[in-house]
Amino acid sequence: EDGYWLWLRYDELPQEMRSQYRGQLRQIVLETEETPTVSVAARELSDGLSGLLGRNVPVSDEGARGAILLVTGEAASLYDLDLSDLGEDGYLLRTLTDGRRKLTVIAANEDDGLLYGVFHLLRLVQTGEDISDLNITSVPRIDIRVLNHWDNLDRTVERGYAGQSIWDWHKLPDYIDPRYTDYARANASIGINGTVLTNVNANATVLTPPYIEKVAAVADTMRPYGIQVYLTARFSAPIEIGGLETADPADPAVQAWWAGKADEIYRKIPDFGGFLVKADSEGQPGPHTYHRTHAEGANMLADAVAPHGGVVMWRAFVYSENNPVDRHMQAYDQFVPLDGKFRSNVIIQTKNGAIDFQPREPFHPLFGAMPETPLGMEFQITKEYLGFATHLAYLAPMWSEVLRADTFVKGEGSTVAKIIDGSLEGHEISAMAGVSNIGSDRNWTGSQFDQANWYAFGRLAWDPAAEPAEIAEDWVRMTFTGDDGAVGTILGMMMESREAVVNYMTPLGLGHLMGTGHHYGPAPWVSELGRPEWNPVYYHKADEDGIGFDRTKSGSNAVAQYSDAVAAEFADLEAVPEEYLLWFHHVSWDYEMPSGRTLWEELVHRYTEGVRTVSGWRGEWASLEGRIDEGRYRQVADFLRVQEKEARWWRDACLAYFMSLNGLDLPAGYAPPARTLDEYKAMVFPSAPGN
Ligand code: BDP
Repeated sequence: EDGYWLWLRYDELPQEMRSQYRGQLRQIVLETEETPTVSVAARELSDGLSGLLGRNVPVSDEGARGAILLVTGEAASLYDLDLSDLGEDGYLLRTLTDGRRKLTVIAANEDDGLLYGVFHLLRLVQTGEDISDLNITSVPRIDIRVLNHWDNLDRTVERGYAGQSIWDWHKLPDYIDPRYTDYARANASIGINGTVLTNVNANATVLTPPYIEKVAAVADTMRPYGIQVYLTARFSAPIEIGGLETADPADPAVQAWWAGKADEIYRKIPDFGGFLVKADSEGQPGPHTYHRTHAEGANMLADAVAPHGGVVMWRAFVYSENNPVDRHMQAYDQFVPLDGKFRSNVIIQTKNGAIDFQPREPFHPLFGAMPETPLGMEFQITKEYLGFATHLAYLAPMWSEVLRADTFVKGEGSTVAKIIDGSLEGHEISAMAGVSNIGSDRNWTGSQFDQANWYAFGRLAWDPAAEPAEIAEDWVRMTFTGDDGAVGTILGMMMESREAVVNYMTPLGLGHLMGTGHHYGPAPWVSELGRPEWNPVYYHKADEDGIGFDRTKSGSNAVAQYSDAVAAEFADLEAVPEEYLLWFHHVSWDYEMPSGRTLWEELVHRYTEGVRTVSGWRGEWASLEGRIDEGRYRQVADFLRVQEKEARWWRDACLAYFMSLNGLDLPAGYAPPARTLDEYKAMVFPSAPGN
């Protein structure tokens, strides 16, 4: 047992769980044309149920008692099913009684919807739910639910902690690794319908003919699972691989080159999704070189893919040296003036927060500030800033916090989720992207628990209102065990985990204190890097008197980028939620917190709490020995030991550093840092991924 089978392990259920399904779920009957997608759906259902129920559940021609009907299109009217609100990907699960026969129906307009319905039914059985009277309708809120692989063509993965890239470019297109099929199954099981194969820090080579062949082979494997393939487009590709002298989007030759490139790709991959672009950001080329705007750049690519139905996901992750006062404000400053200037097939892909995937950030002020433009959400599944693969940090609560945040741009209830799904402003397209944590490790994600983040991303992209705890519980039951006591223990750890990481790394609204380059471990003292906003000291601004980034009127006034109601709350020292305190305010060390502690005492308390929580998990996990398989039990136990050690290191190094500035002692009862500040500063990590 090594985690390879993710949440799709169809092991036989215990007898008491199985018995309730005895009369139902006997055979699968297709009332639909047998397309490649219907075949994989039927096979998955048959394999899954046969495994779970410990008896053969075949695909058969006849709908006898206990049949599961897969129904699309016209056949639905035979059963009085109304599919009109299901769109392309939605589905119904119904129990029907036909005389004495009980039938389970999965119905959808399109084959992809059927496949999603199959996985839902399997999940119900995997988690032991009652299916005797089903009446479920499920329709995704977001159209494009896509993974972003930051995978390079040499198989290294930017911010990857799970081995090499799964895309084996050298052997493609001739050899199709069976893993690609398991990857597609796993994604389809959680509703993911797109994958960007390559890094946002892009390499134009992937757009050359041999690579287009390779991409087409991957696309062929993904297609039956309803997954479209996308690529990152390097803006300077017309120069690098096209022989042109410029990549100026206003140049007709450049436009023609991209249009021709799109035609070439679509000839090989008729359902190609489109391009993801990082431009004029961290050294990536873009339209600014030619004094053109992001809109001019994006529109050129949008025009190239539009005749084929493709989209352009243009990233808002930009910051330049020109506004050293507050990096937080730059994307808004650059993009808001362009609202209304983008083609209808452009989505502005925006990270959840304005800085960079920190353990906690307030929602990005762009959400709600570009009403005429569809904004897509970009979450980071890979844990670049939350402890890499070894730390347990279940991220759904963090994502959900942002999706539920209220922008107030159209009054109360203008949540980020409603902006993303297009409902607040009436957009036709919507997207949510997750920066993938998948690699060639046997367990796919570098740790057992990081599988849950992949899983939860898909579920939240389908339904941004889904409850993180319910998603986690499904995942635990499918992945580890159906034993209620064990489920409770694991779920408890998961639900505490993100807050624990915030506490031991960046409590009370701190951010970006991580080590230079690799982002491994604490380095709040770093101050000498080339650009001001690369240094942790730029973010915490701690000195003798206090700590925190003043983003109110007396500081950068970034709060003004939010709607009035939100700005007023964030700007008010008394009203700002504690978790964003130091994000928006520079506060004196002796400021009295709601707890009655001073800010300094509160900070020490939070750092200490973070470590304490992790230590507690080690005991809880130990109580599961023998109740889950040995292989996964051991790995998690070892990783928790690493996490405890590193949580301590984070706490001690940060406190040692802050004490060196404020000259304060630790409050009574709190252990001193294990080492001196100089010792922490002297630590180097040549083997940390990302070096
Ligand atoms: C940062 C990563 C960097 C990425 C960049 C991005 O450190 O590796 O290239 O984001 O999103 O978080 O483009």
